Amino acid sequence: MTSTVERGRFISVEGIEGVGKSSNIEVLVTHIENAGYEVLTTREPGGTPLAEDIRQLLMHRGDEPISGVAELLLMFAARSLNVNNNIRPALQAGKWVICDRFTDSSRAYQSGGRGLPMDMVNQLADWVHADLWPDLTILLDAPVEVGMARAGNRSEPDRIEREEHEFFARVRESYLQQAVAEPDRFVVLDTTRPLAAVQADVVALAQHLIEDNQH
Ligand code: Z5A
Repeated sequence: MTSTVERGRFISVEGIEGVGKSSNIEVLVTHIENAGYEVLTTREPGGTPLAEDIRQLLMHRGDEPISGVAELLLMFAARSLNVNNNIRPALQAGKWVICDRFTDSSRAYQSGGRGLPMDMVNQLADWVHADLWPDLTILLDAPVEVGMARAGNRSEPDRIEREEHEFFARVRESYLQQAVAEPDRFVVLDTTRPLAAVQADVVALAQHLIEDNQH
C-alpha cells in the first residue's frame, strides 16, 4: 500500500516596501509551526543560492541600465529556481511554504510600476510555475508615504528603492487591482494600524487556513 503525503499550503505575503512583510511573516511562521506543521520560509527574488546571486545583480548592480524586460526576466529566472528547487519539493513533502513576494510582485512592479504589458508577465508565469499559485496571498497595504517613512529608517536604499513616489503609487494601485480581480486568493490588510493589530489579523488568517486544512 502506498501512502500519499498531503500537499502543504502555500502563502505569499505582498506589498510595497516598508509595509511590514518581515515583521508579519515572523508571527505567521510561528503560528503555523506551533500548530504542528513544518514550514519553509523563502523570499523572492532569492531563496536558493543561485537565485540569491540574481537578487544581488538586481539590487546592487553598478551603473549599467537594466531595462524593464531584463529586470522581469531576471525576476522569473530567480523564480524558476525557487519554484523548482524549493517551493514545489517542500509542498510535495507536506510542508507549508511562506513566500515573501511571488509573481504578484512582478505584476505590480514590472507591469504596474514599469509599464510592461501584464500579458507578458502572465505568459512568463505560465511558463515558470503553470498552475502553482499561492492558496492565500496576504497583501499588506499602506499609502506610499507610510511605507517609505518606515523603510527610510533603515539602511541605504537599493536600486528599486531609489524609484520615485509615483512609481510606488502605481505599484500599490496595481496590487489593489489584483486583489479586486482575485478576491478568493487575496486578503488586504490595512497596515497603517499598529503592528500588533496587523499581526493579530495575520494569525487569524493562518488559523483559518489551518482549520480548513484539518477538515
Ligand atoms: N521585486 C520586483 O520588482 N519584482 C518581483 O517580481 C519581486 C520583487 C519578487 C526586494 O523586495 C525588491 O524586489 C522590492 C520589489 C522587487 N523592491 N522594492 N521596493 P524586498 O521584499 O526584499 O524589499 P522591501 O520591499 O524593501 O521589503 P522589506 O525591506 O523586507 O520591508 P518589509 O518587510 O515590508 O517591512 P519590515 O522590515 O517588516 O518593516 C519596516 C519597518 O516598519 C520596521 O521597522 C517595522 O518594525 C516597522 N513596521 C512594520 N509594520 C508596522 C506597523 N503596522 N506600524 C508601525 N511600524 C511598523
